[in-house]
Amino acid sequence: MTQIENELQTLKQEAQGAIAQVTTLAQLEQLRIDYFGKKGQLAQILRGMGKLSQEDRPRIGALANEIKEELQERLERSRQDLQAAQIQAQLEAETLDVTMPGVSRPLGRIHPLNGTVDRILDIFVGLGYTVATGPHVETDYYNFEALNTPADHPARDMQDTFYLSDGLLLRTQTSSVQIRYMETHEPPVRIVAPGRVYRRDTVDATHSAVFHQVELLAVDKGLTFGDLKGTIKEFLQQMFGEDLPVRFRASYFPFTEPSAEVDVQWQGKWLEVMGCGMVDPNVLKAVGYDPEVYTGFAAGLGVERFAMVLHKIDDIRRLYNSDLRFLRQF
Ligand code: 2NL
Repeated sequence: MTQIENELQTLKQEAQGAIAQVTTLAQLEQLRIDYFGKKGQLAQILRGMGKLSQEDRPRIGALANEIKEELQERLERSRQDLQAAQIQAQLEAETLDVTMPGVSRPLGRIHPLNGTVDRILDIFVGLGYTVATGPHVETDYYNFEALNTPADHPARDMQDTFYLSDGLLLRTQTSSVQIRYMETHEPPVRIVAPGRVYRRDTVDATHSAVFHQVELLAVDKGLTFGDLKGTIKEFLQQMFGEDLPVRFRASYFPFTEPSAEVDVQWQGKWLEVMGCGMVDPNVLKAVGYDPEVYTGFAAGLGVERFAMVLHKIDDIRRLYNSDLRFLRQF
């Protein structure tokens, strides 16, 4: 045997052993390069073929081919095995176990203030009212003038209203929404206007500079104070879930005449829960309605007050400071 034949046999042995030990496709590719690449071991051995005699050359050439084919076949088989194993491993790793317990996610909930607004609106929608909303930044006209609130009225004092530049202000009540609605709609009107309102109040357990109001307004031919009382009694009965004693006390608002405060007797105590009245003829005139033809009633309530009474909340600030220990109770 020539030396070259020896080298070929050794290469075959070594390569077979190496292929058998490979565990990854990357290792296999490295082996292929080491043995069969341009600068691989086989190429190096075959470079010595030039020195062979004419009689040795065909035999050794045939041997080299045979070894090369044999090894390449093994490489290919190993490649297929490894690939199959890789796919199998991947399939096992990606198996979805449908019997595993799910990942529980914390549920969100409705804030007690929004829950109270929702309940109030549901009741009025049930009575045939439409929900109306509008801008929080208002002009003096929509917040005061159209509401028969004269320039020297205490409600216009700098202490009560947040004034912005250019004669604008933050609305102090949602009546401005109702003025805008009446300007663009003819009677009959039946609307509820929920939303944030702003007042320069000192914050304490029952006062907040930003709070929420719902106002209602009905304008039609022939509406009376009796309609107002009936509507408010029905609302309060649905809100508190029982027929509680309700009383109307004479009061004053610039935009209603006559005006009243509404109290309900709840757990032995009289609670003041809203203000109301017959829409002042000057307000009807301001929006182009003829007060000789139409009358209206209106009322306004603070949502925080209802939320606090219904949920026995002792401090209005709990409704704003997002303490989860508090909010999780609703
Ligand atoms: C309260 C109670 C009230 C109104 C709001 C109103 C709206 C229009 C016309 C007439 Cl467009 N009135 N709203 C009426 C009575 C009471 O709110 O305690 N406010 C200070």
